[in-house]
Parts: sequence; structure tokens; C-alpha cells
Amino acid sequence: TSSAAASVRDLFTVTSPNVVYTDSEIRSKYTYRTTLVNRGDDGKYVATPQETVYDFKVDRKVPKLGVMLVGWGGNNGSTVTAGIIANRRGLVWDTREGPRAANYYGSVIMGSTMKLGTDAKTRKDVNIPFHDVLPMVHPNDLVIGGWDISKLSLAESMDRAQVLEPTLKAQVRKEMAEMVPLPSIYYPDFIAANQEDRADNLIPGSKASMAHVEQIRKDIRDFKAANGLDKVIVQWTANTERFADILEGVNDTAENLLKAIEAGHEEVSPSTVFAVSCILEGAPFINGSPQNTFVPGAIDLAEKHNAFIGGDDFKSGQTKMKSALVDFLISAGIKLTSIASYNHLGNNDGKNLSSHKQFRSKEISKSNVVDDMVEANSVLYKEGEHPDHTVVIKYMPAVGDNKRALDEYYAEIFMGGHQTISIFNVCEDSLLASPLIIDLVLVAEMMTRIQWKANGESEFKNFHSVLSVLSYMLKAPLTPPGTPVINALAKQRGALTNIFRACVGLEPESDMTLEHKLF
Ligand code: NAI
Ligand code: DG6
Repeated sequence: TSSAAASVRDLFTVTSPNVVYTDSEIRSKYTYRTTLVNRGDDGKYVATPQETVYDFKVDRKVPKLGVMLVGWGGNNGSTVTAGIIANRRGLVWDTREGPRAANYYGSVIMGSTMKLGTDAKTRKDVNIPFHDVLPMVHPNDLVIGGWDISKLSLAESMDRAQVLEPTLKAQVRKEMAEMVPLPSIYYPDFIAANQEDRADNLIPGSKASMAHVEQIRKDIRDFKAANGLDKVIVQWTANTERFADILEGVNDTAENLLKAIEAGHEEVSPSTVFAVSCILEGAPFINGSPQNTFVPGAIDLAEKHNAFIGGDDFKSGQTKMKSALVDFLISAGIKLTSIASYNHLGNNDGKNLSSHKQFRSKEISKSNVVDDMVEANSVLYKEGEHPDHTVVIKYMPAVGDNKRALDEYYAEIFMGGHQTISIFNVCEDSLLASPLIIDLVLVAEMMTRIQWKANGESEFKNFHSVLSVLSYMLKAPLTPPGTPVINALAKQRGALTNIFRACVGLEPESDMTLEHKLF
């Protein structure tokens, strides 16, 4: 019943005829309002408000969740693992600037808030942690595992990464020394040749095979059983691969892709084999690197199996700034005319990206991130017109994981004037990426527990297999085939926030604040 409603975990409940709480579910009836536009022969638009009534159903049981990282022994993998252990144990460590305590800064779910409404007495905003809007998994409860082509334990990987303070490492070392990545698949042609010397933990075979798919599926099942998990989410945080060629009859449909794996076709990448394995195993799979893991056949397969996938490429530092700044400039009516983005970094990611084909994958994902904002402004840009945009990445071992990102934004302002904005951004890469890895897991898991139906249909169904709601965390968001890509950071956050709100029957966040203007 609606009053049995609130569980001890709930920070708030919604009291509305459109929201019902049971012990196992939250159900909401939500009117989604959009505007349909028709263009007449006279070139004028006719805008018609539309309404769709959706029913949402949220499963309130928070599962015991496992996350398996592909590339677990890398900088991101070892950093996020140490970070979660440190948070779970509430660790404090000494630094030359004084003591530091574990936190989840940089995680939109764990570190940001959302306006719930206006206080009935004070009329001030009431903001609550994002994590408390829906019944979500807490990252401290995640069970972590994964694969790596390098056999170092997580303690050794953490040393190799050179990211964390020695005083913190000392406190997590014992636990991490017992964590050893499972052997993985390695098809040398897909990552840089300079990675070969760390490939000492391999499942036999150097091209795609069904045996590889079966082994990965078994690894997921074994991990689930060994840890008594309800669910497992898999995330690729391994090296950036080169793009796979999209070939008719090979990776264009689900059926062809499975046949190509069986035949050991050389255009099937390790990341696609992982994606296929997860889809077949029903484990959501997220790609944190830029390559085209999700070839059309993989998306087709995910749709056919009702499996969840998301990608591509964590949006951590330079690109996150870009997707906020360009949104600001263009929506301020300023005509951005060029962006020059330089990066130099000295970690293993930088080493891998010093190889041209792998750099090219990253160049593509870093370059397309302003397209939607430009296209949306027909006042500033003619059809097909686009700011110049260049991306340079150089390997500079000395700076390690502290990537330097230098950006110059050049824009045309009022009456032929110019504005030049220069940014020097030291992106502590793995410390920025780790909270995104956590957010992607938490949101993807949450999406597996939300179902919907429209206009009074009888059956509830899942969201589309391609989880575009993860876009905020990703540079090159994968969207359901034929649907638009949104890169603007504020819109991405809006989608995430408002979908969560709709599930508990709350209206989208509105900044109209009429209650403070009309009285
Ligand atoms: P890393 O090079 O330190 O770690 C990658 C790990 O993947 C290595 O331990 C390597 O041995 C392993 N690996 C390579 N191929 C594998 C395979 N087939 N199976 C299993 N393991 C494999 O790199 P880092 O810094 O951790 O980044 C990981 C990925 O995330 C890179 O592709 C990077 O481009 C991407 N990324 C990183 C961001 C950041 O801010 N750190 C942001 C955006 C993307
Ligand atoms: C060069 O930029 C190395 C890359 O792997 C990036 O560090 C990573 O993709 C993060 O990129 P961004 O643009 O989100 O800072």
C-alpha cells in the first residue's frame, strides 16, 4: 500500500495520487510533455504540445552487485579499486598537506545533489544527494574483479600506476595483493605494439573464437557464484584499440558477427568479444575506451537479447570542460570558430596512444563532441558550417598520470571582435576517471531495475538496450540506432536527473522559480 511505503533507507517519499510505494516497488504515473513541430509550405513552424502518459516501475531491492573490469590492472582499474576499499574502510592517510580522508569527489551520483523542492516553511531549496533519489547500490558494497593481460596483482599494479600516495597504498596493500586479474584475450593487432611486454596473462589464442566467448562467460558466472552476487556489470577500461573495419557479412548483423567470431575473423576485436560474451550472459557491458566495440552486429545482438550496453570513452577532463564550455559559448550567442586541444601525458594510456591507429580512435571520440551544439544554432552557423577543431596527443613519460590538457578556444564576438580563451588543465587522469567508472556501474545497474509502459499498455518493458542515459560520463555517447547524440553536458545531466525524478513522480527540474517571482 502507499502508506506502508517508506523503507528505512528512503530519505524522502512522494505523496501524490500518481505515486504508489509497495514493499518491493515504486510505481509512478508520469505525464511526459513534448512539442511536435511541423513546417508548413510557407516555411513557418507550427508547434503542438504533446502528452504521453508513462507508467514507471522501480524495483526497490538493491542487489548485491559485482563489477568486473577488463583492464583491471591498469591505472584506472587499480585506482578505482583502491578508492573503493579506502572508502569502505573509512581510511585517512597522511600527505605533505596534512591528513586526507577517502571520498567520492567527482562522482555525480555520490558527490552531487538534486533539488527535491522548496521547503514548506522557509521557502528555501531542499537539496538531497543524487544517490538518495532512487534506491541505488552504494559503491562501498561493490565486489570488484576482472581481467588483465598483465598478471601483476592489484597491489603491484597500483605501484606501477604511480597515482596514489604511499601512505594510502600501505593501508590497502594487503587486500590488493590478494586480488589478481583473470587471464584475458589478446589480439596483438588491436593495441599498440609497445604493449606486448606486459601481455603475460593470456587465455590461449590470438584471434576471436567461441572458446574465448565461452571462457569469458564462465568467468562471469564463476565470479557471481563465488561472491554470492545477484548481478554483475562488466566495464572495459583496458587499452584503447584501433577501430575495427565495418564489413558486410562480418560484423554488420548479430548473426554475421557470431559467425565471424566462430570463424576467427581478424576484424573482431577483443572488446567486441567481451561485449558479445556479456550480452549472451545477460551482464550489462560498458565501454570506457573510444574504439568501435559496438559494431552494428553487437548492437543488433544486444537488442535481440534485451541486454544492456553503454559507451564510449570516459569523459573525464579536457572533454568534460569542452562539453560545458562550448555549450556555454554557443548558447550565449558567441560564435566559436576554432578549438585547438593539446594533450601530453606519461602513463601507459599515453604510451599506447603514441601508436597512430590507437591515437586515431581517441582523436575521433575527442573531436565529435561539439557537433550537436553547433548544429542546434542556425543563427551562428550556416548548414554544414563547423568550427575548426584539432586534437593532438603526445606521450611524455615524465608527467605520468598527470595529463596536461591545453585548450585554446577562439570565438567571434560582437561587431567583428574576438575572444580567446586558453585553458591549462592538469587532469589527474585516473583520479578523474575512477568516479566515472563508479557512476557508470551505479546508473547502469539502476536502469536494469526500471521498467515502463506507455498510454495504459498492459506489459511493462525495459529501457532500450543502448543506455544513452549514461552519456554524461562518456565522450562519444552511444545512442539507440537512429536517435540523436547529445554531447552538451547540462543536457546530459538534465536527462539523467529528470528520468530519475520521473520514476518517483516528480516533475523535471525547473529553474523558473515562479514561487519567488510571482507573489
Ligand atoms: P592503462 O594502460 O593503465 O590500463 C589498461 C589496462 O588494460 C592495462 O593494464 C593492460 O594490461 C590492460 N589490457 C589491455 N588489453 C587488454 C585486454 N584485451 N584484456 C584485458 N586487459 C587488457 O590505461 P588507463 O589509464 O587505466 O586507461 C584505460 C582506458 O581508459 C584507456 O583506453 C583510456 O584511453 C581510457 N580512458 C581513460 C581516461 C582517463 O581519464 N584515465 C578517460 C577516458 C578514457
Ligand atoms: C589523452 O587525452 C589521453 C586520453 O586517454 C585522455 O586522457 C582521456 O581520454 C580523457 O580525456 P578527456 O578529454 O576526457 O580529458
